[in-house]
Amino acid sequence: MITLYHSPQTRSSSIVWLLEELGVPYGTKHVTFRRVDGTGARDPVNPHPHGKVPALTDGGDTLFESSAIALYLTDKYRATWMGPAAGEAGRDAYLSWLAYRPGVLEPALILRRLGTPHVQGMMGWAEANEVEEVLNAHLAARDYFLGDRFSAVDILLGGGIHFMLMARMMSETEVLKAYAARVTARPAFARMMAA
Ligand SMILES: N[C@@H](CCC(=O)N[C@@H](CS)C(=O)NCC(=O)O)C(=O)O
Repeated sequence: MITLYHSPQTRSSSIVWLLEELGVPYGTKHVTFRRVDGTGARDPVNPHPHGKVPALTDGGDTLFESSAIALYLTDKYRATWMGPAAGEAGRDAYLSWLAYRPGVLEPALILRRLGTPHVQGMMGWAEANEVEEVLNAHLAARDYFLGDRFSAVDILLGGGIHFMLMARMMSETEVLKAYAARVTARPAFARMMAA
């Protein structure tokens, strides 16, 4: 049985959305965590080594980090296609964009919001304006990150773009606005929001 360690309106909501898309049975355990305003505390039941959400257990397997959880779930539960398997065309783009959200998108945009200057050559991610240029150019040419097929990348990166547009952490463009509207129109997104 899959158990998601979750708190609503956090990054673990992406995993709820993914589990809804996959249509696999799962349970959620609501946990507390340390919030940005200084409230909240680590929850001792959460297996995440830093007490963050999401974390996920599945039988004897324990996972943390959204991208790793998404890759694990989409590799293991394949009745609904949510990403290319190893050896399938598009796996290269799938892995790269899955890693892009925590490795590039988030640090670039969060540090810009905090006013931290980008140090080219030292920081392992690109400068925020350049990230926006890459995302706009990529999505101007296709409906979804992998082309014409919705995948888990559109949950992790698409959900992130949707959130960052709402939080005004990204410049709104017609391309990004249309893309965010496309991915959040999915019934599984509505089920995640309702939950
Ligand atoms: N890189 C992690 C980030 C997880 C994360 O930072 N989650 C936030 C909630 S949105 C959290 O648990 N914060 C609590 C803390 O920083 O201790 C992932 O993508 O899963």
